[in-house]
Amino acid sequence: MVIESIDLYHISQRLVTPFVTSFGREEERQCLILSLHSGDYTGWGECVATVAPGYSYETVTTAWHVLTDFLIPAVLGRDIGEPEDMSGWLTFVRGHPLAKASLDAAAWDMIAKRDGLSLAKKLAGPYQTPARDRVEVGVSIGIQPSIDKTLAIIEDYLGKGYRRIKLKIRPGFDLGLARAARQSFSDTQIMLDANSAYTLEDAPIFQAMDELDLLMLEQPLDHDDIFDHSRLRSLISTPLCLDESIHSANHARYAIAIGACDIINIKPARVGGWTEARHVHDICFEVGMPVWCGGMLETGIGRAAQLALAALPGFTMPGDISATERYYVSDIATPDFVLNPEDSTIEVPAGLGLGVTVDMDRLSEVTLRREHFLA
Ligand code: OSB
Ligand code: MG
Repeated sequence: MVIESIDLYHISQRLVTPFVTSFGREEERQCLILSLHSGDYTGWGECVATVAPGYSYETVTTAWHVLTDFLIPAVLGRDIGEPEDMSGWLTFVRGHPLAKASLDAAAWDMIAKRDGLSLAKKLAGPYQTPARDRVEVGVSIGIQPSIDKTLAIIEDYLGKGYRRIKLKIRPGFDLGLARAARQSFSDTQIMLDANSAYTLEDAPIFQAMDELDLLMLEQPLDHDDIFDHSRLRSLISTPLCLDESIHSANHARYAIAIGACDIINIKPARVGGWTEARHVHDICFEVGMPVWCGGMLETGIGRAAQLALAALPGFTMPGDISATERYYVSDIATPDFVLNPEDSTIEVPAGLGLGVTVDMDRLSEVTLRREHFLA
């Protein structure tokens, strides 16, 4: 399939509620949306870089630059046979996984459509069939003004049917919050995400959490560290999960080898796309390390692709893939994703490719900047 043209959109959508983490606050979510075109086929991808370089060094501005000046010119006019070809074409640019992942995702969507397959089926290739058609999910709750406010929000989400609650923490808003949450919700799966806000010297805070029976502690230490995480892991009993520190299948291998974590949060964008994400999954699956699919407040385009990945057999823990209504009042892709309150799951799209339809009017409404590239 010759990549004949590419459209790139910079969009901004208002979040239902502001999302606060240890690195910042988002009220409007900006991201890039990209479509690849070949004959009658279109593939969609989302670049989850944000306005500020908080979670990653990439931003919507750097991603626009790297895509338009380097990555898009390198793939336009090329003949792509299988989605795995794409990531190989992008290695000449060092880093910038979030920018690369948008092209990678669009290639997976387009080629799955060509093959008459859902993305879940296409990704599951080596396993013959996806392991599941519904994915267990949780909800990620940003930092709130108070513990009481957080407890009220947890109660609200439990009422909606979410069974796994992730709480963002930062120094000063951590142990007290975790204790109060456990005390109020004794049977709920509760986990914490620190987004790299701590150092090894804070180990006593996490040791004090040992008695709280938390599901896991996500990325407490530096965004590029695995060594101190391996030391912290030996000091605490809560399972340790890495997010920011795992940028490739090799990083997953290193982390496993030195015992830096018990669990890995696989965000396809963070590792440069779905081909590499599946590779991380395969490595973890082989050694029996559980993985789950992380989120970046995706639009329906990104969410459909998260669900397809999370259908692979090693994704045994609930993902950060919540219902559309948790993020946006109305979204650029239809239909909305809804939570089944009976079992805290969301259905894996079964239609061709991503299995969602992009609402072109809605996309135009939220577009700040757009560019068309012709081979
Ligand atoms: O660390 O997992 C994270 C959102 C933006 C940046 C980083 C993270 C998150 C989330 C949100 O936790 C998960 C979601 O998309 O629901
Ligand atoms: Mg995280």
